[in-house]
Amino acid sequence: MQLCMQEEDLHGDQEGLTTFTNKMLVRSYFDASTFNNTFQQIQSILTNDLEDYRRIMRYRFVFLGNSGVGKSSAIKCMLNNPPIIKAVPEVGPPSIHPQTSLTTVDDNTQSKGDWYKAYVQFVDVETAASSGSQGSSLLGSLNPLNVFSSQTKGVADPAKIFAELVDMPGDKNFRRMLPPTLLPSKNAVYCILYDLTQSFENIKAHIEAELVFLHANVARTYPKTVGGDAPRVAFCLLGTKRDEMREKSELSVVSFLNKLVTALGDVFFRLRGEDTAGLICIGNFASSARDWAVTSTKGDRGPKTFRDLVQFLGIVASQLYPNTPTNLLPSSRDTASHMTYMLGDEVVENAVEKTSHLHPVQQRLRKGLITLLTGLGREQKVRWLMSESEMRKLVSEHLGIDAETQFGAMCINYVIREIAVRGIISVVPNAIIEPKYLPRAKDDVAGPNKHPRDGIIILDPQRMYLFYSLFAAPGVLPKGGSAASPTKPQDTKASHFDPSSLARVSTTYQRGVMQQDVLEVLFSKFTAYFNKDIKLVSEFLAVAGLGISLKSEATLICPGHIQSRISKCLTEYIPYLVSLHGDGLGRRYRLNAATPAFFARLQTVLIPFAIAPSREPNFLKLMWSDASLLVLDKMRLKWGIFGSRRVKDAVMQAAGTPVRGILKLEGDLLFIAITAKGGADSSTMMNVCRNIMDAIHTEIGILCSRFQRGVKAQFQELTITGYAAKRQRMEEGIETVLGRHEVPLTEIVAQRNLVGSFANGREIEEAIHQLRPEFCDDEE
Ligand SMILES: Nc1nc2c(ncn2[C@@H]2O[C@H](COP(=O)(O)OP(=O)(O)OP(=O)(O)O)[C@@H](O)[C@H]2O)c(=O)[nH]1
Ligand SMILES: [Mg+2]
Repeated sequence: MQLCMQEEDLHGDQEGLTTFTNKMLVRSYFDASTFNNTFQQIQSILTNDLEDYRRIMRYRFVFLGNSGVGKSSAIKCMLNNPPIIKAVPEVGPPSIHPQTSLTTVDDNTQSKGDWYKAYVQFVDVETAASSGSQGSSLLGSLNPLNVFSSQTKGVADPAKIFAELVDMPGDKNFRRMLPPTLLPSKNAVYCILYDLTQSFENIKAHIEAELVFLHANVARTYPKTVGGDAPRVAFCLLGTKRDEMREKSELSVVSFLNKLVTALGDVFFRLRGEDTAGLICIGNFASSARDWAVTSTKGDRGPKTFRDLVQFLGIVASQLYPNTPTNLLPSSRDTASHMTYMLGDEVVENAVEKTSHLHPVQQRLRKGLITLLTGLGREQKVRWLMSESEMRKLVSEHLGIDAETQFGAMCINYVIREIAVRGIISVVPNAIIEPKYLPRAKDDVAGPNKHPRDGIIILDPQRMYLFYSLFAAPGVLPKGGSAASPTKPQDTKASHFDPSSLARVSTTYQRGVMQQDVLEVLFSKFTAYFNKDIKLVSEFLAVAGLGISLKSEATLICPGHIQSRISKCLTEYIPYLVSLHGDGLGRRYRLNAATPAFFARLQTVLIPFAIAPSREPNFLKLMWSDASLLVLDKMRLKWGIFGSRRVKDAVMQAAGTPVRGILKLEGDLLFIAITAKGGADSSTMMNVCRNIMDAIHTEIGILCSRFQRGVKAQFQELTITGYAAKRQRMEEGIETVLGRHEVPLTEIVAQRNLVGSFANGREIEEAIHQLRPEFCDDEE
């Protein structure tokens, strides 16, 4: 602080503000006018610090909803005052990139208990000093810093609550790519928008999908043993375009809102389960961007304008997620606030806000947290990445804790996690802040718990959103090389790529395969951050869970990008061939919250068996967004650097018995069927399959517990037997299955010949490679 530097020779600076001011007061030769001047500086520094702190700990309102529901319009209404002649605010074309805007609302609900939310009140120093008993007590002198806005004297600034409005693109691909770690689970209110002019059933289905998405991505619970809690994930429902509804009277709108909530009860309670934590609904509104008006079921007591709504959300958020330093530390027994640590107990009237009873170490931690956060805020302005080890060092320095001790390691981890779940930073891979990796004390370094690599701390999650939206862009990029596209990115600042140059690059992008040249164009502006090292970018994408890296191949495989869906024909034909192939196992998993991202992630884990990291047309043909042909064969191990070790080990153990299968997602159901090649005795086939199935099962479990915490899976199993008998009727069988899908007879004959007697073990892939493309995909 500039102030302290100035006074250093007189008072020294190390003791902190309270001692410092105390010392000043006992010096008789101290010049009162200097003191008063200094005081104003103290005031302004504190105000700035407090504001910085609040800004960093801002609440986030994340807008979700299909393209065109009016997210961008609603945000415009929230940020501006209504125009004189009310009209729908002008918005650009569909948003491609997420955009954020910062706003503040006044917290006028504050009581003495929440005094830390109040602004430092600017009262003239002269008057305050003359009214008090001249310099007798520190408290008297500090009166100008009166923060009790509920007191009647003076005009107190109400507290400001900072809120960031995050406008998410409605694009489905973006959602599919977005890693759950990017979405905050604390300090966030998810606003689910829906179009009131649509049918009730559509609206219901849409909101359900959003709730599933939220639940799968955001619900993170940590056991109490590691100091965790189950965050409440707040969401509100906001119907748009009320002005275009057929029945738009207040009464019918309100009854519509109530009806909706009743209808959603089912899915809501299914997702929430037994927990009292998890999803909570904090509001249910209808709105019209044309009238700039909001309607709620609370009638006059609820928000009536968009500004009111922001105000309402801000206040609810601030009550739901307290932001005092204590809330970011493992033990939360005291309630002291930011200001107490900055000013000292003397100015605090409310006993629960005092800190002096705390152990000095605890006090130190809390004070350190404030400097850590404001420090992070400064870092965010100059760079957007730092290494995990640097972050850990930073925390340990600010908080004064020894990272080598168990408690220290736990504490550092806890703090980083709390900062991350509030969306202040994000971390990749997210495992680095998982309690599982605790403790990371010194004697553990060589042990198996040590994470194999240093993680990355992203200081600017906003830029990460951009990054992912770039990556997810194929759906909105011009197809067929036309440069003049109606879907130009609407904001040049956000536009980090140039669609026309991407269109010039030959690409298999749409099929989840990205070549180096495409990556270069796509990330031309981003590579600057990585010293133009494209390999590093791809490595980064791999760490971020987006695909597998470019090591031997010049391609990046990213299942999240795969667009085409498996055809109806193959959905029948592959399982049929698999059942001819040998005996084995089938499972049907029921997922409580199945998201496409979950499936893409499972495909990534199962590389190279589900998807071969290769650009050969034969392999490209077998890439679908909702299904995978599983080739659990030793020959796939040539891509041995990718995918799950566990599954690879199981395949290794199967030795010479090739295993084939299919993986398919249908709604909430995930089907897996695998069979070992017939010929061996039945128990060998079963053992091989069970082994591999167990490995896949473990991977599904890990995905549920780590990647998408809200997802739970239950399965039913059945055995697949009698392949020999089925083979005898194979000729007719193939004809029946393929004939149903209008595959011509010549092709059916060719298929029969290819499959033959399953002698070489690769018949299934080869048969499907040979099938004409129109029978393989159903384009979306
Ligand atoms: N009449 C009426 N039109 C609205 C309202 N809200 C939005 N619109 C119109 O709906 C269209 C889509 O609105 P946007 O705000 O761009 O939708 P969005 O949700 O941001 O869409 P994406 O960016 O594609 O995700 C625009 O033409 C808006 O003018 C409303 O309350 N009433
Ligand atoms: Mg938009």
